[in-house]
Amino acid sequence: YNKEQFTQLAKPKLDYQAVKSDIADILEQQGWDGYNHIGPVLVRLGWHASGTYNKADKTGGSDGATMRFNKEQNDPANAGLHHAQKFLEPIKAKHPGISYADLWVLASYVAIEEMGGPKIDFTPGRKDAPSEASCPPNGRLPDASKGSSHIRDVFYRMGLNDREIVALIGGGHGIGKCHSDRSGYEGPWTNAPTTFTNLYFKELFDKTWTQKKWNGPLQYEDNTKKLMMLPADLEIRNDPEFKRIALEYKENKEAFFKDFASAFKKLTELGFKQF
Ligand code: CCH
Repeated sequence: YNKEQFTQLAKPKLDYQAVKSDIADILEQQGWDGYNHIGPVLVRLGWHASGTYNKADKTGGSDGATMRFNKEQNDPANAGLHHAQKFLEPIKAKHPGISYADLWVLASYVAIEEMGGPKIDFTPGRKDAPSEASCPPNGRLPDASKGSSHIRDVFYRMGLNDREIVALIGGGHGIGKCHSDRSGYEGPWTNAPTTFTNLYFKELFDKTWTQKKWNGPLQYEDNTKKLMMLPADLEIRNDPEFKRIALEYKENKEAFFKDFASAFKKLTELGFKQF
């Protein structure tokens, strides 16, 4: 055998289809977030595990699953994501051959697909880092109170471009909600937080967003006071280049789904080299 064949033989075969269907089975969780669905928080786990990547020195990223360790878990940006990790423990127990790093990314793909989003082909092979020493520095994830130059700094550092930024934020914030006990912000972006759609772009442009009067951090609300936008979200409407792309996604759901799928795959594979 050559090295590659030997590696293949030595690896216990993992039935990824079985893992996927077991993940799909746990997405509905009674009482979770008022809509009984953990899809959004699993997508956020996949994104935050990946979004620490730094193209310049190839540190961070989904390979390693370093958010298991306290240092990264305690980054304020990751508040609440221990819930997502815990929900996946029974899957890891049933399929011990999958790494946490692969499981988190696969779970985010399954969540997106099960919520009606695009199917993303999964490439396995991430490994779990042995210790906290592999954690990237805290503070690499975007700050919701900041503007377009900060957003670009963070995503360009990963190696992503403006189209990828708009597709990713629009997809990510088309599902789920903010939690005042996690980020300080409160509320969902759309009225369909467990369905993957291009509704985020429709809400962003078709609604009037006014400053919410409350004791929390600056955020915006629509006239029903039920929906919200972060300061960073409004940059997608206010920055001319982000706006041009966002308007395209508002009108063309197919283009949005296609671009989101490839941007999310790229994001979740940053720094991950298969061999
Ligand atoms: Fe996000 N996001 N995100 N986000 N995000 C929050 C929640 C979600 C920013 C800030 C926040 C992406 C980009 C950005 C999701 C997916 C993506 C929250 C509230 C803040 C704050 C957290 C809480 O309180 O629970 C900022 C800033 C940026 C970019 O500048 C990208 C990219 C994605 C994925 C593609 C998802 C999903 C949620 C909801 C989580 C949940 O628990 O419902």
